[in-house]
Amino acid sequence: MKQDLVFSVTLVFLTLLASGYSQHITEEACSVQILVPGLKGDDGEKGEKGAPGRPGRVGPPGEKGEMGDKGMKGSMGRHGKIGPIGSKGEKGDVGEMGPPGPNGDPGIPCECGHLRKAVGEMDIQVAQLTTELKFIKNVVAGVRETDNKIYLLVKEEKKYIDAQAYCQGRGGTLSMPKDESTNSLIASYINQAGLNRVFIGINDLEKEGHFVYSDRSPLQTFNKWRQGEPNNAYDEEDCAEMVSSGGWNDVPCLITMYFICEFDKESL
Ligand code: GN1
Ligand code: CA
Ligand code: CA
Repeated sequence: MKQDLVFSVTLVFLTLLASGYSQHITEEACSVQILVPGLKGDDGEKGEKGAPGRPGRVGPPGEKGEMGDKGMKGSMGRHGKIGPIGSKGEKGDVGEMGPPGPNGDPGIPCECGHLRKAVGEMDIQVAQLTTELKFIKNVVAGVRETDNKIYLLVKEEKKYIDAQAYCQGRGGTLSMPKDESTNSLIASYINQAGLNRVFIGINDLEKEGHFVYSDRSPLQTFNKWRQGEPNNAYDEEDCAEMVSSGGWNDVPCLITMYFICEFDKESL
């Protein structure tokens, strides 16, 4: 409607201009004209089909359909990134020994005699201390005693003569059971240690068949020889052992076994 009105006004203006009434334009243009729209015309013919409209807005997501068939296996992917460093493996076996190296340069001549001597002396001292330490361990492990004697089981396997030297070196001798009670005490000492046999201080080294104690005193009436002993088997048994029952048996002096020393309390 607004467009029609403007069109009409413009048409009137042009008509007046073309009619030579320009002198009156100002007067006429300022005059008030009321333009009324005409009657509605007949319907026009149906226009041609318009161009397709713009795409509509995206609709809401549809419902999830049923799962389709499994797709074909895809091609192999790219290599992944290098993983973290693994933990350290176990130590391998020792390899074979390599060839010997070349000879070294000659050493500087020195007067090492006194050093070698000192080292040798220290070796002896170490050996002595090691022996003493074993002795102390045996003592700490437990001794047995009567009113005037101490008995020590030495758990070091030695030949008879070395066992005797061991006891003498500490102020004693191999044990000399001279009565029933002493014999029983030594026997129980053996049993409590879980042993079967030990050297005791009895031998016939000087004269076959003439047994003496390790202090060279002759055997008295008391003895604990087992049945059939001493038999000097193989003509080579000049030393004596006590077995766990407390019985005595003559055995070769060169076999080695544990032994029991005895010490006078007075002399300690
Ligand atoms: C032992 O096992 P055989 O017979 O060789 C023992 C002897 C005993 C004998 C008694 C080294 O000798 O002293 O008299 O049993 N020998 C040793 O049967 O223990
Ligand atoms: Ca003998
Ligand atoms: Ca024997």
